[in-house]
Amino acid sequence: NAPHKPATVLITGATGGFGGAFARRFAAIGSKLVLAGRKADRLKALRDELNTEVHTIEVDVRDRTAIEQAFGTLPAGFDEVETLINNAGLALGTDPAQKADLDDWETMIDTNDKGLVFCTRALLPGMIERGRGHVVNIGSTAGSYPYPGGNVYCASKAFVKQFSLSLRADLQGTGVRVTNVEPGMVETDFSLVRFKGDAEKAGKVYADTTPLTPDDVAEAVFWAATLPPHFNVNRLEIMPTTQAFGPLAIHRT
Ligand code: NDP
Ligand code: 8X3
Repeated sequence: NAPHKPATVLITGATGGFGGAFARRFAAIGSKLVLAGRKADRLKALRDELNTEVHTIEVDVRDRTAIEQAFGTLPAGFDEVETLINNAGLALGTDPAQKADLDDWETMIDTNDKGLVFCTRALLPGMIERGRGHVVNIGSTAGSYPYPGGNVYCASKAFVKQFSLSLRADLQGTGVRVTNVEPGMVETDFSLVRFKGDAEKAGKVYADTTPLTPDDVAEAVFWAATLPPHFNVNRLEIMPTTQAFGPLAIHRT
C-alpha cells in the first residue's frame, strides 16, 4: 500500500528541532509546505534547503490577529492545507509552583495552548469544507505524567491532549482527523530554552543516555499523517528506550 501523501502541510515552530525534521520528512515525498516561525533567517535557510514548494510565514502564534490574517490569506497553491502540525511550543523553568515566574507560566499557556487553538481554529473551516484534513498536535509525555517543576508545562500539554480528543468528538463525520503525538525526551534546543540559555544545565538533561532525535519524532508524525484517510491515530506516545516511569513520591516524616 502506497502511503497517503498529504498535498499541503503547514508546520508551526518550523524554525526549531522538531519543525525542521517534520519539514524534511514531508518534503521527501513532495508535499507542499507552509512553514511558520518567528525567525526569518531560519525559515529562509530551511526553504532554500528543501526540494519542494515552500511558503514561509513569519509569525508569533500568540498573536491571534496575525495568525487569522496569515492563515486566512494563504497564497494560491498553498491555501488548501491538508495537514496542520501544531508544533510551536516551549517549556520555561523547572522551579516549583510556589517559586515559578508567573510571566513564564503565561508565556507557556499563551504559546502551547492559546497559540495552538488559534492556529487550529483558523484552518478548521477550510478542512471541513473540503471534507478532508488532519490536525496533528505535538503534545508530550508531560501531559500524562507530572514531574516536580513541570507544573504549568505539564498542564499545558495535558490541555493539548484533552483538546485533541475533544476535537475528535466534534469533528466526527467531517473527514478531518486529529492526532496527539506525545514524545518523551528528545534532544533539541528545548532544554536550552527551558533553562534560558544555560547550555551546561541543558546538556545534563541528555548526558549519558540515548534520547530520541527529531527525526524519530518526524517518523511517528509522518506515519500517522500518511495513513489512509479512514484511519485515525488518536494518541501516539513515544519515548526513548532509556526512559521509563518512576514510583509515586512519598513524603515521610
Ligand atoms: P525547539 O526549541 O527546537 O523548537 C521550538 C519551536 O517552537 C521553535 O521553532 C520556536 O520558535 C517555536 N516557538 C516557540 N514559541 C513560539 C511563538 N510564540 N510563536 C511561534 N513559534 C514559537 O524545541 P522542540 O523542537 O523540541 O519543540 C517542539 C515542540 O515539541 C514543542 O511544542 C515542545 O513542547 C514539544 N516537545 C518537545 C520535547 C523534547 O524533549 N524536545 C518532547 C515532547 C514535546 P523560535 O525559534 O522563534 O523560538
Ligand atoms: C518535553 C518532555 O519530559 O521534558 O515535553 O517534559 S519533558
